[in-house]
Amino acid sequence: MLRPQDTATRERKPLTGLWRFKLDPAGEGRAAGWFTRPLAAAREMPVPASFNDVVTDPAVREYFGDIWYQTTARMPRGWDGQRVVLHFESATHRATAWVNGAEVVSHEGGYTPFEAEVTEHVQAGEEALVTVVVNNTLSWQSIPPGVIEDTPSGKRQVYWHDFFNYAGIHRPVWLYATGHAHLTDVTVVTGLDGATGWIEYRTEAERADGAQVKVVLRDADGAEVASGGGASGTLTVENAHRWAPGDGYLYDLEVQLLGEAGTVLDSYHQSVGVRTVAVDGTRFLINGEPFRFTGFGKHEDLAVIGKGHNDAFLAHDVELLNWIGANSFRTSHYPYAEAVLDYADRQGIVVIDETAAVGLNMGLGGGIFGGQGYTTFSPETVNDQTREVHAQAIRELVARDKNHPSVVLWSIANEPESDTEAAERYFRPLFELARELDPTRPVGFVNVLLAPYPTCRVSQFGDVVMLNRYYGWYLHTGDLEAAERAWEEELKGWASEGKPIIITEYGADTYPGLHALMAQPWSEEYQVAFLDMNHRVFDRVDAVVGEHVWAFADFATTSGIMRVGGNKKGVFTRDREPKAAAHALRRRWRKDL
Ligand code: BDP
Repeated sequence: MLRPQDTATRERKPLTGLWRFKLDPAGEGRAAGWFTRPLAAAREMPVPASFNDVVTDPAVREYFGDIWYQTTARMPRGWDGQRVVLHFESATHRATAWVNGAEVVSHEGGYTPFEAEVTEHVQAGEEALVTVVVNNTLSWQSIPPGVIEDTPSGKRQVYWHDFFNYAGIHRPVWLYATGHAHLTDVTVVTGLDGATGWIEYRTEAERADGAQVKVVLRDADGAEVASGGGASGTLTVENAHRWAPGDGYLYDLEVQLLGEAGTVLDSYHQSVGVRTVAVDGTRFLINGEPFRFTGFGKHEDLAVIGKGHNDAFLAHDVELLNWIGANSFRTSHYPYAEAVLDYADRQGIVVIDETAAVGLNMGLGGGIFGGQGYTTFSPETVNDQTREVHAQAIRELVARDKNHPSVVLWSIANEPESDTEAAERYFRPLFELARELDPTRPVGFVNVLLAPYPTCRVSQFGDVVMLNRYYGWYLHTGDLEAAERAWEEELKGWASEGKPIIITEYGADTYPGLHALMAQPWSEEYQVAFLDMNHRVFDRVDAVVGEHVWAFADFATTSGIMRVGGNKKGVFTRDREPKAAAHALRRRWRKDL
């Protein structure tokens, strides 16, 4: 699937703004044909945004089930005779859409795009009724999973990930037009041979019998540096300007579909960063040079708009990453908006790209340890069907993000159960799948504290070891000396595996403004001392090639005795003000100061 674009042959129209919105607790809307007419008694709701924090009613905030969104869009007059597509960048966690009463598409998974051709249901110059039913219920067969429990006060959605289950239409929705003969996919893989770069490209097209493909590569100044022909091929670039951390240099690959007499039937622009990624022993190499990750696990999480994408916060967050000396982040715990990856490409920020497979561990729940009363892997819980949904999530992540130079590593799950035979059986084929889909990038998963060295049975499949560890917080709370000893011992065990180790989470909840001379947990001083202790340990273990603090900013969670107005492990507050730890990290990471 290609991202909507405005090009010489393509035109798009955003459907962002206020949509009609209505909850459907009785689940009656489908049978009653709510998609055939304007939604009755609807309120208005912004798109893109989560609906949860826009409202004032707790019952709406916590609602799970069918949620209807609807808008009316006028087709541009110039789209007569064109192929018209309705495209969603995401709808959380699943959706079905109708255009002028006709069902056009259904999609499972809250963080990847989907689309449908709607040509036969619309008319240029006329209005079309676009209706979507989004469903935010989590089950054993959704990624992430959850369960509905009966309680004395009614049904309750339970889930095992430590962030609020924001839902709605979080990213832009588009209508776009192309010619009938059109490109459907472009893949680029890049390599280096000394100073020479090469770009292997593959294209796919539909209704394009007899059409030819022509490609032109231009540098950042617009000068043509290479060209070629054919549905696939390889271009070489002498003295290539490499994409590198801190230097987001991009070439533009224009792919044209040509008809008889050279008419341009379709044109698509793919940005290309020429770079390589490899794992060599305990080193993580970008362009053949050892790379050390500094940065954070993040969230898409903001006041009022929840997980709605916002360009101002994207630009500001990247300013803060540069200010603090972070060269990378992980899309914990789901694929982020595509605009985020485009921006990371342009800014030279390195990304660990994660699926939404979080909470597949019944030993954990919302940051709290302790059994949840379920078995993780069983025919009734996380089962073969869940694994198929998980596999599809990996396919859609790779399909969406394969061309981003910023993405250097796939993370196929966060903190699943990983010390059992059932876990090994569940994950082996998923690693095989990820490798088959993308042989060019390393693959890993994030290991949890409950499967410490040497008990993990899944890390054997990874090219890198990714560890979330909370020595000094959940373990040895307040006793950094004991934490330091235990942490170093475990880490040295992992180092003996001979793979690069990235610490994907280490962090301490910190209430901004709380100070303690004796560095007590929750104080700003303790967060600094906690990070210092971790850094001493990392600096003694050569195999550690990355440190991602948990978390970039404070974020919303479900409520509970372990959370004070959400998770407070942010180095920045939710509104992006620095805690003392931000200055301490800046001193460690900004080598130029
Ligand atoms: C880890 C999770 C992360 C949590 C964090 C915490 O990966 O999502 O928010 O711990 O407890 O278990 O703060």
